[in-house]
Amino acid sequence: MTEFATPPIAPFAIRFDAENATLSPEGPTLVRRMSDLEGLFADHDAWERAVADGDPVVYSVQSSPVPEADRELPQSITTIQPGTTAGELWMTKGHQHPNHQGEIYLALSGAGGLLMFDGERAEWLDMLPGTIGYIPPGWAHRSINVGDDPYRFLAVYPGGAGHDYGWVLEHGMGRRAFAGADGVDLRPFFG
Ligand code: S6P
Ligand code: ZN
Repeated sequence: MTEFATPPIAPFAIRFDAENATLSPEGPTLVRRMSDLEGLFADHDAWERAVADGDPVVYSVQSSPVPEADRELPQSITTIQPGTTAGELWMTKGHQHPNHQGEIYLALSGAGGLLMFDGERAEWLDMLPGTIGYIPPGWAHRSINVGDDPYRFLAVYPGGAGHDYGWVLEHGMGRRAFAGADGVDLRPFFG
């Protein structure tokens, strides 16, 4: 048997309820309201008004009980509500994995986009149910709801990957996603 410094958890089954997009047994659930997203939307005044006007839930992340620890492989389901702030589509904060580990997303329901940025190049993947989006090592990632219904996806990632949110605040994400007349309107991040 392999010896580990920190013993991994024991094998167990996780039930995925496709209709309700839940994992059980449940781990922690994180809820991000508009007030948690300071500095992310291009229009700061519009963001402030949205916070004052009910501070809506923008997204939530339900995790399974697999810990975020080295060598473990946690999963989570993110649900992003539909909406825009001064035309900018509602989105996750976005982060970089500090030690540049990869990750996969599986789109479950609704319509989304996966924006990735490596500091120079920006890439956009349309995420419709059944699409697996691959996030290679070193690409910061942000998810965006581009439709009228909640957008849900499953993430599977290395437990030791970590989440660097400061990287995105400093470097941006290469593009911003706005609601356009014919779908998503991707614009330069700065300016
Ligand atoms: C974790 C994975 C997702 C996100 C979630 C919320 O590596 O990428 O579970 O954490 O979609 O996004 P964010 O940017 O607020 O962590
Ligand atoms: Zn990630």
